[in-house]
Amino acid sequence: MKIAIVCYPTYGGSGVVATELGLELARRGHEIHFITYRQPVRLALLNPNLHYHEVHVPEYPLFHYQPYELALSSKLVDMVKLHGIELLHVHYAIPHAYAGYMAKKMLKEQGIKIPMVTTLHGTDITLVGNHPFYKPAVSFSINHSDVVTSVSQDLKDETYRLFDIKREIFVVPNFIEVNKDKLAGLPCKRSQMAGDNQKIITHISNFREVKRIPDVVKIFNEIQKHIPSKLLMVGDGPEREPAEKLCEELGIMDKVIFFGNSNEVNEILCFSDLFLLPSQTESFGLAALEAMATGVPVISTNSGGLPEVNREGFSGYLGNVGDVQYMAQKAVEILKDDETLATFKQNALKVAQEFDIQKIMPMYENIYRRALKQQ
Ligand code: GMT
Repeated sequence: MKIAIVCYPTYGGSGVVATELGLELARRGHEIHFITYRQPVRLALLNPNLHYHEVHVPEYPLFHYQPYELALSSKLVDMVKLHGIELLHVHYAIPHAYAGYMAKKMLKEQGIKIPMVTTLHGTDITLVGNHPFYKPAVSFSINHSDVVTSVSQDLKDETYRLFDIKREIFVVPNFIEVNKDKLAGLPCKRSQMAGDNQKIITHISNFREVKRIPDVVKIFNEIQKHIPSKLLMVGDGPEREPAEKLCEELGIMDKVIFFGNSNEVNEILCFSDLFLLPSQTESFGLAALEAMATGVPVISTNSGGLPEVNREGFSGYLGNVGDVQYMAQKAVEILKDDETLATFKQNALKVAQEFDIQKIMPMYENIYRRALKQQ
């Protein structure tokens, strides 16, 4: 199949999922065209089946806001015609599903019928898309997609609850490449990060309010009172600076490293002992799955789709949003002796295997077949 993938090219989970999906589809022989405003961060283009087309938005002083949707939908029309693309797969409803719908309409006028698959990722439904300014356009785009998927059952339920959706939503969970050989080949430079007697606790996110970064710091503050440990903070966003200040106030700055954005997520996870994700909500929690696939247990909240990924008392523990004490106490339980930690590490890997890319990919291929058949 010839498929156009539209996504955000940044470090966010939706862009990562879209990129990894495209890479695997290309390996499986499909011709994949990424269409976005910058090369996606995880996109390595060395495969003849992979193509990247940049959307340029000409700056014009008359426009207070430059019209990206217009440029994207025009680019989609041009690329579909030029490359004979058969299907659009748009990740994140705003504005991708909207632009995709416009492209479909323009192409139809020119006698080209093309189906559009929309994948909902979470914040496009639970945080941003739900805003009254966007809601009608998001409902419209979802209802006019040919097939709609969501990354968890919880997100599917939320979408039906928050929007007036008249069509079926298929759950296709996020996935991960569980490759033990690849892990074994990673340079695990643990000694550079912490002493032999210290445990390494990691958090990775975009440091937005929804991630409850102060809770990450507070949970770690409690843990380090009982277990010699270091906290690695990976990522960047508005909550980073206040978090650095909080660490200073708590007198734990020497135990916390703020890395900023990093392309070495696997290298960092390979020497981590525990992953913290105390988010207000997560439609799925891809970062938690990435940790688990590297054999790192997870302490998370029980919000949104997180219970579909992290399993209480098996791959980690899940607390109520804001229950720092519970999450810290359970973290200490996991880290208190090597045997317990080793069991949780094995369990985390076991759960991650349920989401192996090879199991999830056929679900997307079936979705594409269904969308094409509907034309
Ligand atoms: O977590 C974020 O703020 C980024 C956001 C995104 O749109 O990239 O992540 C969402 O999509 C990910 C991939 O499907 C999910 O794993 C995240 O849970 C989801 N984030 C939220 O629901 C807050």
